[in-house]
Amino acid sequence: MYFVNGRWNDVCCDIPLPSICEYQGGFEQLLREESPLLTITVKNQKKYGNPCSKGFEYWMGECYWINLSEKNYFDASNDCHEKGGHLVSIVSHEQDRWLKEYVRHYGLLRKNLWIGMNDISKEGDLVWLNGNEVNYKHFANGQPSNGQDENCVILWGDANGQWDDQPCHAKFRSICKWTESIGKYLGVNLSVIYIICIFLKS
Ligand SMILES: [Ca+2]
Ligand SMILES: [Ca+2]
Repeated sequence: MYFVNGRWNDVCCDIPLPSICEYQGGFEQLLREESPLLTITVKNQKKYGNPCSKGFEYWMGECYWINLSEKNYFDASNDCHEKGGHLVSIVSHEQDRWLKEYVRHYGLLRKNLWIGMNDISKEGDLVWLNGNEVNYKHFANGQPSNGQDENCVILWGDANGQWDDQPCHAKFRSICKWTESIGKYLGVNLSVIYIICIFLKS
């Protein structure tokens, strides 16, 4: 199966390729087991390579970067744009869980980090900067409070990474996310497969 589009192809059986196994017990059980998703990701990256540029983490087709410079929401957002992405959107429990492990891995779980949600345009109307639908939220108890004109959202260190709205001019670290153009990476791999096939059949 081509990673880039999910379509199938018959190729030589003796070509070394990554494979997909079915995990009985379901994803929820996998999450409850000892190995955190980060370990699985890192293990897979060691085995199959990381299509993101050096220094960026890869998960489920997207690259992640923690910006350690403490900046206001807008400057942090600009830093992400320079990398071709946005402040991170979090759209599922699984991604939220992985992101927490990612942040913990860098010793930042107790720090505040900007994410891509805000209600700048209209109070209470929360949106993601990258246009993702807001179908998942994980605010701490009592949040969002809009306490002091708070229109931008963080992973709140004091709440173990649950979310909190803060004034956008506050300065925190931040997390960016973008979809890496992996066509080139896969193109090389597929070319190698094609050449090996031709060689074996000749
Ligand atoms: Ca607000
Ligand atoms: Ca708040």
